[in-house]
Amino acid sequence: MSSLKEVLQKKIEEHRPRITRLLKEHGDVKLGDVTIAQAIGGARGVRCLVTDVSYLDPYEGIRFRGKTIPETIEALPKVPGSAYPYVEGFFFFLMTGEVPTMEQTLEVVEEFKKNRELPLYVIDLLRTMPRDTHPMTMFSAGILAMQRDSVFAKRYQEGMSKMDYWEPMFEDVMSLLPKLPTLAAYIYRMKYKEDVHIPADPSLDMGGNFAHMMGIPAPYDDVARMYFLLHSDHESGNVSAHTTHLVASALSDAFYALSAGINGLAGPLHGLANQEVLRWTMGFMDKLGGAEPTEENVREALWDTLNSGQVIPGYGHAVLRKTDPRYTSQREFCLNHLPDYPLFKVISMIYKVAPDVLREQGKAKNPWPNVDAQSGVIQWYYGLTEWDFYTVLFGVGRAIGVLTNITWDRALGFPIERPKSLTTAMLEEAVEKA
Ligand code: CMX
Repeated sequence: MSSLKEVLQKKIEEHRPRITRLLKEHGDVKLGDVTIAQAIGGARGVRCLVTDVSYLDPYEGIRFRGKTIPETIEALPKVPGSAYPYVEGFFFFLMTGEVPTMEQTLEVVEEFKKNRELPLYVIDLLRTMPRDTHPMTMFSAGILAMQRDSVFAKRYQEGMSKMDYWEPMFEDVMSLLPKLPTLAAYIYRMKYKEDVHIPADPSLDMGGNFAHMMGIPAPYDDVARMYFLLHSDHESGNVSAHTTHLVASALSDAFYALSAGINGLAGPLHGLANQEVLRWTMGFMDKLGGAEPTEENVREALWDTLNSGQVIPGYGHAVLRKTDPRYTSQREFCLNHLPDYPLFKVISMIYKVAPDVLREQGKAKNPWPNVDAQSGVIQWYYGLTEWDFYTVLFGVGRAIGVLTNITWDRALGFPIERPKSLTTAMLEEAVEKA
């Protein structure tokens, strides 16, 4: 058994009695009430999901397994010559809550390498799709197509005890996750690089090999490692994580569940916002017609967007109430690598102006930037200017978190998800009785 699986099994065995005890002895303890505003308003703030993989504090931002972003980067084994950790070691950490040794990390690196290659039928499928299909549609379809290889689905058909569900789920995750950078790079090169592909380099880790297959030189390998880590997990209530969890709760396998989660990520209020930020910014620059942007014309353009009933992409959040630390982390990367890049200066100018504009408008509960406001400029700087591909990068990263979560969902025996709905008349009746 691999070191990762062994540690995971131990953690699962330690964790199971905690859930059993909570359910059996304290199942009636209240975590909160649900208001009409929450029932109508997208269940905002309703505490009804459980995960230990990450926790999102409105003011502090995300913690992965109890660690902030800088603490996580600091703690994990680094790729030689790189400031960023192995994605594989990060995956070990998310899955088990334990910081892996270099040896344990390299074991995952080797295991992932074995599972990188895409089945030929996925390539055939992608090639039958019209080339102008959105890359997120291709990404989701590629994942879904691989469902035929699900070990979980096969073992379920053969008959399997509930206690064993996590094992084939974990096996599917170990098979699916390493294929995602390959799938993403294939879509990218097929759509935007004259269909000329670059074979994997067997000497490289997941982040390094992704940069290699994309055809973008260093330090893009570090960009990839940073992106995948930052976008991995944001607790369980966001659309992509919740969808993946919900679909998997019906005992749909990892392929069905992730493909569904990726479809949610493709919405402009969620992951697609990173492409929207670039689209908005480039539209703004085009209108300037080569003139130097000023704070005043940024402000005007933001108001134009709001006055036309549209959202300012990359700003606001359902949970966060301050600048997203994932934004800050990428901003620091920009300050180190591209401080004088004109596009970065525009993005920084928007950061200076947009919160006041949103506050003045008075609608958004959080006027601060989220992860998507700062991610596109880095891609653009390294030559990845096809912004409709940006959400695929988010998707590869997000898979690390959500696939970890559904492995744990099966390990802890979480049931099929099924909240209760009420009619409008029932809400009105509740008001009368209140
Ligand atoms: N621009 C304009 N209006 C905004 C806004 C923004 N950036 N953020 C929120 N608002 C508006 C909402 O549309 C809502 O308007 P209505 O009352 O007319 O419906 C009002 O402010 C209150 O919304 P909220 O409670 O502050 O925010 P929600 O929890 O409903 O929505 C989010 C959160 C992220 C969807 C929203 O802030 C938004 O649309 N942001 C822009 C899109 C974006 O950047 N999404 C990416 C989020 C991160 C990610 O998942 O990748």
